Order: sequence, then C-alpha cells, then structure tokens
Amino acid sequence: MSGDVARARRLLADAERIVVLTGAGVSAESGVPTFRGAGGLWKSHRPEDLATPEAFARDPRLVWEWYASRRSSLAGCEPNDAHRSLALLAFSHDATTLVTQNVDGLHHRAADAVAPEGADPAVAYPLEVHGALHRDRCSLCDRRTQGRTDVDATSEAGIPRCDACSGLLRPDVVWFGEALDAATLGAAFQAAHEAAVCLVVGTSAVVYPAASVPELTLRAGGAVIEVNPEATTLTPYAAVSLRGMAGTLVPQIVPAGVGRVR
Ligand code: BV8
Ligand code: ZN
Repeated sequence: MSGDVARARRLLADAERIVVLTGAGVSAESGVPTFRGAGGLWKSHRPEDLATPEAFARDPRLVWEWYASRRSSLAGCEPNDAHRSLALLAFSHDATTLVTQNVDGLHHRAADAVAPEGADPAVAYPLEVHGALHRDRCSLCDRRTQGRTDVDATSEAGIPRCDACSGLLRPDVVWFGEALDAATLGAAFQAAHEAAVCLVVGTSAVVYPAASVPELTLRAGGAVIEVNPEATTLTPYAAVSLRGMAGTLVPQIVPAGVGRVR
C-alpha cells in the first residue's frame, strides 16, 4: 500500500467528524459521462450553456433532449465500489456527512444496496446540493414528481406538463445562475466547518458554492484528502492527493472493518 494511501486511511480513521464531497468523477466508472471530461461534452453544446434557466426559456425542447438522454442512459448505470465504500463509511462512522454535486442518484442506490442489517439506509444518503435528475419539478407551481421516463423531446408538444397547473415540467436540478436549496447547502457547510477531514472524490472543484465545502474545512483547521486521476485547484491545499480512479482508491482508504454498524 503506498505511503499516501496509508496516510489517507489514518487521517480518516482518526477523524472525529468527516465530510465527503463528490463530483461527476465518482460516477465515471459507472458509465456516467463527466461534465468537463472527454465524454462530458454533449453534441455541440457546453453543459454550462444548456444547464441554465435562460436556455430552458429559450428552447425547452433542446434542454429536455439533453436531460431525457441523460435520464435514459442512467437507467443502465450501477453504483461502483467508490459509491459503495462511501456508503459503508457513513454506516460505520456515524459523524460522516456525504455531499454530492451529482444528480444521478447513484449514492442513494449504493446506500440501499449495502445498508447493514437493521441500519437505516438514509444514514448514507448524501446531501444532493444540485438536485436529482430522477425527479421533475413544475416550472410554475414548483410541484415535484417522479421523473417521466417517456419524454418525447422531438417536439415542443412532447415536453411534459404539470398535472396540477399545466406548467412546463423541468428536471429537478439546480442550473447555473440558480440558487441552491438553502437548507441543503447550510447543512453541507455546517458539516464542512465541523469536519476534521474533507474527502473530495472526483470533482474539478470549479463549481461554486459546492466547491466551498473543502475550503470551509481547511479554514476551520481540518485536512483535505483528494482522489482524482488529475490535479485540480484543490491539490496544493490537500494533506493527501491520491492520483487515481475513485473505484480503486476509495475502497483502499476507507478505514478497515468498515461495514460494522457501531
Ligand atoms: C449560483 C446540475 C447564485 C445540473 C450543476 C457567472 C454567471 C453566473 C454564475 C456564475 C458565474 N461565475 C461563477 C458562477 C457561479 C456558478 C459557477 O460556479 N460556475 C462555474 C462554471 C464557474 N455557480 C452557479 O451558478 C450556482 N448557482 O451561483 O447561484 C445565486 C445565488 C442566489 C440567488 C440566485 C443565484 C449553481 C451551480 C450548479 C450548476 N448545476 N449540475 C446538471 O447536472 O445538469 S453543476 C455540474 O458541475 C454538475 O453538478 C457537476 O457535478 C458539477 C461540478 O462538476 P464536477 O462534478 O467537478 O465534474 P467535472 O466533469 O468538472 O470534473 C470531474 C472530475 O472527476 C475531474 O476532475 C476528473 O479528473 C475526475 N475524474 C474523472 N474520472 C474519475 C475522476 N475522479 C475519480 N475517479 C474517476 N474514475
Ligand atoms: Zn404546476
């Protein structure tokens, strides 16, 4: 085991409170394209240009085409060992808060899959600061419903409408320029401030305010562990920065004996 992996394991094992921030990279090995990686670009559009309320107002059909294709490709994706190990960490270390920027729901599915006998899977459900792609939200009355899997985005007429008010439905995700849910973000920031260790897995750490999570831990005197095949802007501030894939490294650094419910 490399010295850095051992150091990361020790930091996590000794941490009184842990906050974990994940990004698209934690789901890459599950087949979910990242935002800024090679497979991340979508046709000729940049996510930053499509994931905005302006784009939806301008061309709801195009935005739904992108989200409907992401929703249907997610149906074939399974959680990977990184999702499962992070869920086991939350079950075995009860002062662990998972925070994800992802909208793919794979952390929830991992928690449901690995929950020890008698444990409440919600213990390992993450704070989803950017919402969830499997839910729809009415753009008029804000009503939330289970996401439609039969969206026909080939024409404006095929875009789903709210059963209650006939408003256009949208994916229940936070777009660029939109505020995050204050309670969810507040809980993430609280956990970050109190954490002895912030484990950052698979994020380029460019999107705010989510990227403030590790910064808050550092500012409060905590340590950052990073897992990413590439260096990021966070790397110089990390106590340990592990170069590699989440599915390989996260199971190695989550403390031994993980999975025993305390
Ligand atoms: C806000 C949901 C204010 C949608 C997402 C100018 C104008 C307007 C706003 C701004 C501006 N400048 C800055 C801003 C703020 C803006 C922002 O930060 N922009 C960035 C681009 C500079 N933020 C916002 O707009 C936020 N809102 O500020 O509101 C406000 C306040 C009050 C009232 C009104 C308004 C909202 C941001 C949320 C946007 N929504 N997602 C959707 O999913 O479609 S963000 C999107 O990016 C995803 O959630 C994604 O997770 C997130 C971050 O990206 P990453 O997860 O890091 O993914 P990325 O591809 O970048 O990196 C993947 C990493 O994994 C890489 O480092 C790679 O090396 C690594 N990797 C790859 N494979 C693996 C791996 N790691 C490990 N293992 C592997 N196998
Ligand atoms: Zn409605």
